[in-house]
Amino acid sequence: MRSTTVREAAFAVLREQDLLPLFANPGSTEVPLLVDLPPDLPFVLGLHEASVVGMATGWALGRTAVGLAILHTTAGLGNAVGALATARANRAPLVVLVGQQDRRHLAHEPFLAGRLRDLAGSYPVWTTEPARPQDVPGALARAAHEAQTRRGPALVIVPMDDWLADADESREAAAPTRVRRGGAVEAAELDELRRLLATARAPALVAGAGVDDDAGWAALVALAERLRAPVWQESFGARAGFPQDHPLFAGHLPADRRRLRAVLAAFDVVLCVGTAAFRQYPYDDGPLAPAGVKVAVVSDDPDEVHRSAASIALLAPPAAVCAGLAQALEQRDGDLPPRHRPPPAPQPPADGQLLAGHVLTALGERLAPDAIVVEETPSSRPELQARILARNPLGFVSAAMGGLGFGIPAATGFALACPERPVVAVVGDGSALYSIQALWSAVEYGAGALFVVLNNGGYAVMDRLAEQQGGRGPWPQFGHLDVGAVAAGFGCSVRRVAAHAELLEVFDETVPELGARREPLLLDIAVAPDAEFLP
Ligand SMILES: Cc1ncc(C[n+]2csc(CCOP(=O)(O)OP(=O)(O)O)c2C)c(N)n1
Ligand SMILES: [Mg+2]
Repeated sequence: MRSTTVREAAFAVLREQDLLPLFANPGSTEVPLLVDLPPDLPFVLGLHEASVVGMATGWALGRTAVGLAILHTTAGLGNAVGALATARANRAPLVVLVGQQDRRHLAHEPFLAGRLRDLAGSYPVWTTEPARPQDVPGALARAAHEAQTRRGPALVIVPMDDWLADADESREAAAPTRVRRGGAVEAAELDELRRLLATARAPALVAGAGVDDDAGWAALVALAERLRAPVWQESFGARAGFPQDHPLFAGHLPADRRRLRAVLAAFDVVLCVGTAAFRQYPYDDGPLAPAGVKVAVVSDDPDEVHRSAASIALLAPPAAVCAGLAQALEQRDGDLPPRHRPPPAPQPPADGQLLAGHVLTALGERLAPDAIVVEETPSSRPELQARILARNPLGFVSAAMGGLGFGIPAATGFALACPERPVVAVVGDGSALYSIQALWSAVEYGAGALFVVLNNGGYAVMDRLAEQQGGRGPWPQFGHLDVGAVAAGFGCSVRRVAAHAELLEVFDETVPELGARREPLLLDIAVAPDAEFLP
């Protein structure tokens, strides 16, 4: 009787742990795994590894599940490192299967032998090189658990000859079939926070990416309403954590210390939920919070908790903590804080020249509340946050590590994961190019996302930062670049927009139908660069 191969045993793990589809860019070291793939294992080809990992990240976040990416030895893993760092910062659980040369001659360092273990540095949450081929299936199951518990990429490095080796069915896998994770919080653990909030004169809340799910939003809303406290969104976060059309939404915290202190000065207690205290971008002198402001943190991410500048931090699921606090606290009375009003949207352009603000206002007016919006538009990010309000979990998603090349593949992954939800990526013309080949996958696999390219002809944010330093950068404007033609080259439908009336017409036609789209569309929209950048 033919015995089971490691490959077959591994496929059983992929089915059991629902590590499907296989997002991959394969090479010769993965051929033994992939030839004659069983038809119940769907496969998604990405034409570059940043796109493979970006799509798997969008898929994992969209499905609240573990995604699987398959990469080809040094070149493949090396290409993917930035995307893996983003997956870690965005807390996306991924199993990353990295192919390696044949075990039997690795010692001779043959063509394609990889020095793989440390290539992605400390960005993976876990890495293994199974001691025996027979340990590979168990390693995949454990990697799924590690990825989910630690919320990031877990690497399994597999030499190509392992797949056709006989499995060892007499040994147990070193991984349970199911891991259940507890989410409840004891009342006693809430007591210190409860007292802090109960005795606060003017409490404020900060919402972070770590509460961006249905339970987190509901619990934070309940807590905010109980306290009648304003809720700020963390600056430069991966995701929204609170409905931005709620009367208690107070806007986004500024990203530098000076302006942060000015905001926090109005409060005596600030509770950061699902984020560290405090996420910053440009360095500025002085303390984060003014003297006398007590800062507290709740997060289930040990790193966020451990690095926070706070007097008390609770390592626990934020939804359970907020729900518990809302229940334990008495209803505060008094006036509601004044309602947050974003700066006024720009008037329709008299000279015909569109600004990012025109595009984002028109888009925001038409998007359904359940839209998934992926942001990768550096100089227009503040404008996007002012014009497009997150009204549901995943209503705002961005690469938290700051690396470009996430937007197009992530939106493709979201559209595959959540085909009924409208998915829009708003992407700068420069940003679009880092992982533009994900458009090919979006076409090939029917991902119906809308890609809105704010084509301002260059790296506007870099130009603004250079001006703030009193000079000019050596990088030119894009001039002869044609992003629309590049997208069309991947088979993606493209429409070019330059005038306001045309913009409204295209949005009226496409945005209401987004939930039903099954093919991508890229809008190449000519805009003038914004004159200011103050994140
Ligand atoms: C992988 C990567 N390389 C370089 C950068 C640095 N960077 C940040 S913003 C930016 C320019 C983005 O240009 P574009 O998308 O056109 O946005 P705009 O500034 O014009 O709004 C660059 C190069 C980065 N963040 N990530
Ligand atoms: Mg640009």
